[in-house]
Amino acid sequence: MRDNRTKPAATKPMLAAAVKAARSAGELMQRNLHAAKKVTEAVQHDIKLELDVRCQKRIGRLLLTAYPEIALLGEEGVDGDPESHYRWVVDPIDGTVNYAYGIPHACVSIALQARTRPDQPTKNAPVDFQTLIGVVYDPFREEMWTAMRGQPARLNGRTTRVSQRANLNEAVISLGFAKHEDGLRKMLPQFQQLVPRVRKIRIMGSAALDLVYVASGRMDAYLEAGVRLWDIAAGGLIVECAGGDFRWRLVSGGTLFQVVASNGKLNRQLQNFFQ
Ligand code: LIP
Repeated sequence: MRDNRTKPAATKPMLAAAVKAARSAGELMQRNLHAAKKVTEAVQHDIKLELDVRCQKRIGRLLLTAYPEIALLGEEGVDGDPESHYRWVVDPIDGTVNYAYGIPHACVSIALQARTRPDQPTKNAPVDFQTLIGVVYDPFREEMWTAMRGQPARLNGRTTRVSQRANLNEAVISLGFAKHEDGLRKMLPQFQQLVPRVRKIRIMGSAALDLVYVASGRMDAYLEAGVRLWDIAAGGLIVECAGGDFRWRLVSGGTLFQVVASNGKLNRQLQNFFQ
């Protein structure tokens, strides 16, 4: 067993492994977009599919074969050593409800994180990890966003940057209406406050794509009040590496996140929404 505590920071082979795994899961998504889908759980504001599990298994098989010492924390379960220095954070299908309904706006999100306190391997709070690699893949548009901490974000290999729009009245802002009642209650007032002040509001149903759309200047900000780590870890790093601002804090007992991500020029005007 390699002692990954002596390993360097994230490497290009690690990024390549995440890209390969994202493409593999994306191929499964693409192939089954119009197929009948087996629903494993359906609640008022969310659906889970058997394909979520199949996609995560495919991702896990590739990543754990390449890096057996790195644990995997995914929406569909955990694999590997929970005290490992690194961990993959995986949402096999982000935008599951869109995908379940045949709406081709969903993606694969894979992040690599490293412990910020290697001497305390049993601590697993979000602050105990830093995201080093982010990969978000939209198989329907064949768009692959990638980022390694400290380097420019890329879209299909080309550098991508946030927008320069600095006025809220010209901004396109995406809001996420999560599955939890608490998050819904928080987002409705934000919707009402923002809609008269911005160019347009968009509610697209995929946090990871909302984040990478901010990174590529297609949107100017994204706000949500109840998402999971695997929804945002990869996209948050990609926003930061694209020159944007990614703010998050734990809410609802420490398992959900409130997020405000922007191009960095709207922070002052959006500050009141991060509370
Ligand atoms: C989704 C997020 C979205 C949120 C949904 C859901 P999933 O993730 O991407 O932003 O509003 O409630 O959490 O469940 O499709 O992976």
